[in-house]
Amino acid sequence: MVTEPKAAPAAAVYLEQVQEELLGLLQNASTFLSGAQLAARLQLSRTAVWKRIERLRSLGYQVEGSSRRGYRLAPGQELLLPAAILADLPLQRLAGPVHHYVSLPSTNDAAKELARQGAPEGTLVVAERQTAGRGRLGRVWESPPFTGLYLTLILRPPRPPAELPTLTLTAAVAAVEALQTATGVTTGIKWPNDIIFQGKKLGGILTEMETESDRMSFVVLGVGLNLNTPVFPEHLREIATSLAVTGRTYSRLATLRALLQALDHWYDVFLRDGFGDILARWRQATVTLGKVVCCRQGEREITGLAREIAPDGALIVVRPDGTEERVLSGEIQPAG
Ligand code: BT5
Repeated sequence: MVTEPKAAPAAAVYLEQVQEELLGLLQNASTFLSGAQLAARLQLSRTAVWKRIERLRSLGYQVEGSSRRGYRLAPGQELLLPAAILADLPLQRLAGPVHHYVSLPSTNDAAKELARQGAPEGTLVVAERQTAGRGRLGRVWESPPFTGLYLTLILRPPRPPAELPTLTLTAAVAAVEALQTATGVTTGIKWPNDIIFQGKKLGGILTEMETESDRMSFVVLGVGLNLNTPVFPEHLREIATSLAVTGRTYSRLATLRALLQALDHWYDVFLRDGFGDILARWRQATVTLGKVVCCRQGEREITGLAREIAPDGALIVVRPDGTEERVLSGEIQPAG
């Protein structure tokens, strides 16, 4: 297993090795660990331990302290420590390295930077929060700390750029599958890049690429999932949701691991057999087909029945007069 947390784009905050070890010790302890125990395990003075704990607290980690008993992680504080992310996962193509950050502007931007520097396929960038998380067309992706998953994988598919939309659909298939496996919750896919729960947006996918003559040089595949986000800013309340509405708390680590496994599997199918084989699974999971939708493509608006997905990922919309339109990208709303 390879972990690699030290590449530092602008405004990135990451854990020092010793902070990571300290959190690991607290995570694995079933009870409080005294300052003396931590000091001995980390070969630090007790003052140095205390300073590290203060620093972790200032980063948002909830470490409880009691002068009598020592330190422990607050119940419910779940960590995404790099060492645990890939541990024992049977991954074929997307097997790290992992770059873990406490805070980043955007995991897609950091991954792009790494990809330009030659980072291999399978490189994962994951952040506990984003300060400039992005959706498509420069839109904002709200990324509050420690509640959701914000990650980007670097892919290097030896494929023409025109296949990028089908890669986004493939990632959506992986995301609903992972949510089902890790949380037991069934979600749906809204074409092209939304993960939907109870009619609202639970997650989104942002695939971006750089090309080299007629093939993709690299793709950064970004996924944002609201797992335990308790509330959203006012302007998102009508459209955004998280699994917190079920009244339970879900493991971000388990969901991330399930997502990596699902992406590894479906990306392999994509490379070996193409999108055709994935389409059947996509159809089962979508909430878009069979609905009357209104698509906006720049200035144009197309209203009709969302009938099918073409092999290249385009949505086929049938107007009331029977004419068909292929929509390759854009935004769809229920019509009416
Ligand atoms: C998306 O864009 O849905 C793609 C979101 C991808 C986010 C991930 S997080 C990791 C990686 N790093 C990044 O910087 N981005 C990726 P789009 O279809 O354009 O939807 C954006 C719209 O969703 C916004 O304009 C809001 O209306 C809404 N939105 C913003 N934050 C949201 C949230 N946390 N949950 C649900 N909806 C949200």
